[in-house]
Amino acid sequence: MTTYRNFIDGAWTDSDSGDLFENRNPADRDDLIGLFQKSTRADMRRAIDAAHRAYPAWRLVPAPRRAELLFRAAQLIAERKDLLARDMTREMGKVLAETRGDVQEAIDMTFFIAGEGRRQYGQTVPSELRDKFAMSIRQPVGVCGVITPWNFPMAIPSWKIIPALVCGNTVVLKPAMLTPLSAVNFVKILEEAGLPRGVVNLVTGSGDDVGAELTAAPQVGVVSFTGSTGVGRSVAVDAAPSFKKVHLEMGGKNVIIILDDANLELAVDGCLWGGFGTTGQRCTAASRVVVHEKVYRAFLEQFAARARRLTIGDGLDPSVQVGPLVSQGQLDTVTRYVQIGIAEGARLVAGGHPLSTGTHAKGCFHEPTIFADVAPAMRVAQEEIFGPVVSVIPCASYDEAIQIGNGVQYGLSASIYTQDVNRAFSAMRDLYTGIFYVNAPTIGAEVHLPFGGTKATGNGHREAGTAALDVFSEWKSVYVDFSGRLQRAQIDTADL
Ligand code: UN1
Repeated sequence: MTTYRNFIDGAWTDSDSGDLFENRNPADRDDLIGLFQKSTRADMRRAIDAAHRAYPAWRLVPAPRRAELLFRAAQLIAERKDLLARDMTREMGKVLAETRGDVQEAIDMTFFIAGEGRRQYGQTVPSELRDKFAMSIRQPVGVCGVITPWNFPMAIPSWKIIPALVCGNTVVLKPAMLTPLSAVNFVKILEEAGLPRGVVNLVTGSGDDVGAELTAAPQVGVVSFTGSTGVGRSVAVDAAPSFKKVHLEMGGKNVIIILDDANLELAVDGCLWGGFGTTGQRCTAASRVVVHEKVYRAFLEQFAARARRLTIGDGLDPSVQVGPLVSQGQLDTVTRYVQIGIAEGARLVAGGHPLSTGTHAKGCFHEPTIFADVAPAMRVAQEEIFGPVVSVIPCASYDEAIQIGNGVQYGLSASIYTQDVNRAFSAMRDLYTGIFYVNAPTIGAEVHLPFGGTKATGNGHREAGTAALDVFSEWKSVYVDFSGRLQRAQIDTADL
């Protein structure tokens, strides 16, 4: 059995605690993947110290040179894509096509952001005074604390670590305990690409201990977190006393709106992929579908029939379309919400049960589940379930659809199916989310545009795209006076 270690100051090391935790395959709980360090706060402090010590030298490496190492890392990830995807399916459960997509997202992000090593554009503007130069430049922040979830075990670490590094910061990564192998794989590649020691550090363990230590540490300049809204709130609270920058990417309750002129077959395809892709465990998952009453019955029949036909099983089997939930805990949450939906009076039209016999006996499987005739205020239509449960809500008009769409605490992604360009553009304007799709489901954001959401989904920042650089750098405005005399801005304006 392999024991995996923390990566601190360029060395793979055991935790002080001597304690380990298991990483098991959610499709087969008998399959033990490896043992990982259950780290202590002291381990985390050592990692932060190492990142702090590495920062002054890394900061001064020219950004295009930093980027060369990142390009090399992207190449290495690409060469190992299949192995990395297999490891990921085994520890997280999603099907191989999707874990390949996850690794591809890390490759794309790493290439894209490495390109920023030669850009990181600032502004040069004319000064209001003679013989004076004015410009803005990006500066790194220092040590970045990166706390990542289990649903995109390589893509999301790349979204945070790669922009942090290209800007000249050093990093401490605390990955989710359910998917530490993909984090180890990613950090090994960064090591192999030639990052100097201490520039990237990895500490595995619980959020309550090592995560909290990272969030509160005064030496850490930025914390970037993806996970639940509840934990995000405590990250913000723990970070507040030291005024560090906090980037939060949290829950979603994303909506697909289907108008009466929609191409229904296309909409059904979109709802199946958006609702049940990744077993519904995406923050962008389409967990609500709002359908115009004129096409409601026709849509529902097709959607339920197709959902019932999905193949559920081990994601390593190429014929499987929907993998397991990531853990027993997540399966319990889904089971609980199905009961809540039934008790609220939602009508179960597909699925509704965990699967625990035959090939499903050893894993955390649940049927793709659809509730129909859901009222917008029901808990299954308001709360993030993070599983294969979709609530279908009828509506009578475009206006009502928008109102329902916006009527949740989250604002990550939304989508509309219509052939009417006017209504598509109106919805683009009226849905208050960070991401919006026309005639495509709510999942599938590309790496070169900003990613994030409004309201309880985020705290005003975006990752991905060049917006990511704003999280991991601070602007500095620079004025160079070459007049040789004192010039007073806003005062010495008399001479032209
Ligand atoms: C997430 O679920 O946390 O847009 C990220 C998407 C993917 C990323 C999802 N590219 O669905």
